[in-house]
Amino acid sequence: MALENVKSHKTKPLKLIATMQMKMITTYIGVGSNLSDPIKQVKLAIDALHKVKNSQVSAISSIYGSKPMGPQDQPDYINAVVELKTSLKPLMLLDALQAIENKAGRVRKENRWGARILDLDILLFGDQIIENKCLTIPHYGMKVREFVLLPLQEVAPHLHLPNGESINDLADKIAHNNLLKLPN
Ligand code: ROI
Repeated sequence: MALENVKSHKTKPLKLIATMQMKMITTYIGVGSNLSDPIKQVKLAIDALHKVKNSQVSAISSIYGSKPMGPQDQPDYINAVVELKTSLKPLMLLDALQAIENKAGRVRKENRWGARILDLDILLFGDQIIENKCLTIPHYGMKVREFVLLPLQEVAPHLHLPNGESINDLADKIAHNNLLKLPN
């Protein structure tokens, strides 16, 4: 190994070296909560995303407040989007996200559109299109959700979906009326 490489390894944390040596895919994770101090839940979830194995958080959007989409008899939501580079396979990443949701105390109920302590959705997984009984990627609702598109545009303004649509076009088309960027 060349001397300069040895030197540079000395200055980098081990996790960073390990992830640099694997093929990393850029993914985007939607984070949402409307129960049990949602701002705290979203911040704890972002902390937990930093600890996902074989992965590296590379960008975090602002935190946003939003009115519920769907049934209105539930508290307002807190939303954010995280860019995560990972060498995990999609289902392994899904497992890691569900473990974070479960640790936060999420109970899965019949009511899919009801209040939740923590929701972590894989919005995009590189340019892959995935459809199986566990995963639909791109996320089925992302193109019509202001609370997904605007934080996603903030972290990845040059992004294109696998079908070529640009995040800027999608964000321009959506009605802007329901999202409040919270101060840091
Ligand atoms: N509404 C908002 N504003 N934010 C969410 O994260 C969210 N998540 C959901 C449903 C119930 C669709 N509504 C939401 O799952």
